[in-house]
Amino acid sequence: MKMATNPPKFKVPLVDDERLQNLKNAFERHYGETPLFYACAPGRVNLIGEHIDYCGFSVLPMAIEQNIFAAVSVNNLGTIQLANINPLYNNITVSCSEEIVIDRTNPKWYYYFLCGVKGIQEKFGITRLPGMSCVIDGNVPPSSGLSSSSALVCCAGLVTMEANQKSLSKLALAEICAKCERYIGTEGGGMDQSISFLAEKGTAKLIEFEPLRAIDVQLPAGAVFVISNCCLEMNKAASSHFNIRVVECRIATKMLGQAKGLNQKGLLKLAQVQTELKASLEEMLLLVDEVLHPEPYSREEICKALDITSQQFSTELLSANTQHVTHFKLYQRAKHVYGEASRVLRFKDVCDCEAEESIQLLGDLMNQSHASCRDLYECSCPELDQLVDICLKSGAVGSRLTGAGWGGCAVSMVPSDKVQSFVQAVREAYYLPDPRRAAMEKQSLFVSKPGGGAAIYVEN
Ligand code: ADP
Ligand code: NG1
Repeated sequence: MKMATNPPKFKVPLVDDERLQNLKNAFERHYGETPLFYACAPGRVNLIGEHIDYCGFSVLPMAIEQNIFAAVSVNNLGTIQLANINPLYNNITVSCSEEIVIDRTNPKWYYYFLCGVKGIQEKFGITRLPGMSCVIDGNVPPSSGLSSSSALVCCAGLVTMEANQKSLSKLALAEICAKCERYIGTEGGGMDQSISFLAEKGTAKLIEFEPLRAIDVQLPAGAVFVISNCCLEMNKAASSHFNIRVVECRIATKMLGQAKGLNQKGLLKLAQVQTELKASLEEMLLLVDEVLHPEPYSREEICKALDITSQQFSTELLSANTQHVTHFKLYQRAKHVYGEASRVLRFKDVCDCEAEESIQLLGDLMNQSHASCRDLYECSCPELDQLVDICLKSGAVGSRLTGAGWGGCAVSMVPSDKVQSFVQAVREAYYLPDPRRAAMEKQSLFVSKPGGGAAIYVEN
């Protein structure tokens, strides 16, 4: 086995923790043996920079405390056995002698795990995987914009690397997991997998792509970030909302490129247009005004402008689950992306300069981000808008949807001395009046501090 020159610091001593003990007990009950090792990968909250990672722009997330844990042993059965602490997720056994097939039309939980396995298998060209027995325990609220799916994929990638006695850097793992999660059908960027591996306790990160890089961002003292879930789930892989936005950005890229006479080959992301034109983000916003119109574009209009056939349009620009879409809002999506990319850079600058008015400036940027997600990107929903509104009225300086949207969570920045009254006011206004929300309140409304990245736990 070739060792990395700088072995990644994944391995940490096993801690005496109730959740791990429960996981160990469940593993022993299920498989009649002790786990060989444990792996975990965190979810994340994105502070600003929504729906721009897959356009090539930097984003600003931090890892959260909630994560996906796996207890693992290597078996001689020639199968990958997966069990889950949560009875909602069925046990499954997959043969190692057959090719791993991910069914995009039916995104069951274990396909996310198998995405991670497949990513590592392909990276090392492993023809026959060793058998593995795993029990999974996750506490990231699913389909709520906190990246439970990527935490599961990253955990599976890490488990497979360790079970195969391979070594990879965190950067390499992040890139592999970003790519292999797309087997599920969602054409996401790399934000979630990058922060899951590259996070460090106590700091948020500016994640840059191509090349992938994570830069520390010190959040202002004097404010905390509070996550609140609107209690509406949105499963990305089981719907086409997400990929429609990806496709609209891809088409907008082509249209802007065409208007400016750029070479269309390999031109797929809005950030590439900016790089090619050597323009500022403000200039890109003006270019969108100049080239694109606010009325939705039909397929015919796009094919004519790009001089492509309807067949090329379907195979080269659309994804499998967006073939039915007839109209595309290119102007609004491109406006959001370039505007949001600029807000991310301003957010980082404000954090870096530690000015007295930092908290207000950051709050303003978060509020602008939410308005843009709601009005231009149309990825909010009435419940999220209501929740954001309540958060602002309850003392938040800034509040916005986080993650993919169409449900899920909001993140609010709240002055530290107002946290208690803020939480109480949001409870009373959003959760308590509705019995379903009230029952979910404990895991739906919480303060979040920047957590650490994925890790492997071994016995001392
Ligand atoms: P998110 O925004 O949380 O990433 P997705 O809809 O993309 O939301 O993915 C959620 C899916 O991830 C769930 O439907 C389930 O298949 C899988 N998942 C999340 N948490 C767990 C868990 N604890 N155990 C098994 N599967 C999980
Ligand atoms: P969530 O909210 O975790 O489903 C998704 C994408 C991100 C990013 C955000 C929107 C995946 C795995 N994740 O995250 O890459 O595009 O939406 O900013 O597709």
